[in-house]
Amino acid sequence: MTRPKILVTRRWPEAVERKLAEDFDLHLNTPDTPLGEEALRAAMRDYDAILPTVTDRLSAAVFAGGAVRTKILANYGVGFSHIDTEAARAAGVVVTNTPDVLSDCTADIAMTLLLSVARRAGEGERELREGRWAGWRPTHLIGTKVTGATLGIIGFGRIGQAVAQRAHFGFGMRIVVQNRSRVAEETLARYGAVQVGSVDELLPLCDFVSLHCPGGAANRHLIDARRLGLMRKGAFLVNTARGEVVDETALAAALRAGTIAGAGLDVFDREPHVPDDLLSAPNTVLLPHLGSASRATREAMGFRAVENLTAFFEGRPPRDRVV
Ligand code: 8YV
Repeated sequence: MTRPKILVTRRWPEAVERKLAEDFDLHLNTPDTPLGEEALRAAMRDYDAILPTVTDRLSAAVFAGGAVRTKILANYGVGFSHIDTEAARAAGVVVTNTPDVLSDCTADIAMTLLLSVARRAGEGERELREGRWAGWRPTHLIGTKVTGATLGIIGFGRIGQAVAQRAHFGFGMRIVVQNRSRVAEETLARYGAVQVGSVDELLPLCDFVSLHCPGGAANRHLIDARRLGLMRKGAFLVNTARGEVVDETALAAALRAGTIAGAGLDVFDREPHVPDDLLSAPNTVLLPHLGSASRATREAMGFRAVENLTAFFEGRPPRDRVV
């Protein structure tokens, strides 16, 4: 039997690429740069499977024009708002993702941002490296105490719960949750969490708000100027979900006006572009989409995608099918 012809759009950890080369007719996109719409359209006609990442915009145009050869998009990552799932469904293309394996590392980055922005670690590091540190003084770089504060978690799936575990057990934080469906009582009880009915209800209650909902059209600008106005004046926003969930212009304005105290962001609306008004906004810690970036996690994500691909081509249901 001929081996399925597959395209890996960005370079993956070596061990995973080796495994893919054993089992499939593997094609790597070199150099390791994002593919544009035209290249993705052509790939859909050339390959049995494509293994995309967040840098591949698989819009409706990529699926349009009929005669698609690709039968499965085995996405490298849990979030898949870069794939037009309606267009995939209409074209009969299966989509899978890689949940679970990146929850811990993404939650770690959310806590890194929360702690860094609350305790002004980014500002402090820049001051020290730039030779501006004039020595210890009682009033220098005074931040906000994290232990015992209230954390609002929007989206209480696997990553949201991993954040709750760290915040509740590690930092004695009180947890308030908003989720699109009702969370089981025993799950809430595990973290001493309370679920509220809406984002509007959650925001005024919290010292910190961390976003863990999906991206995509449904949640675009979920945090907009009006909702930023509902946050406490001394509160902080953390985003490790998707850039489009936050209106970046409104966020920069709120930071500048002091409506909220700070923001820690790992994701941006038009990555790798970061708007100037966010770069220059006060009290921000900005990271280049590092959520899942540990060796163990990136390998586990790759092997999870291999598992999905193998199941599909062996005629079994892939474990992580989302379309
Ligand atoms: C990935 C992520 O690195 O899994 C996700 O949704 O945001 C990141 O952890 C990225 O999506 C890779 O495609």
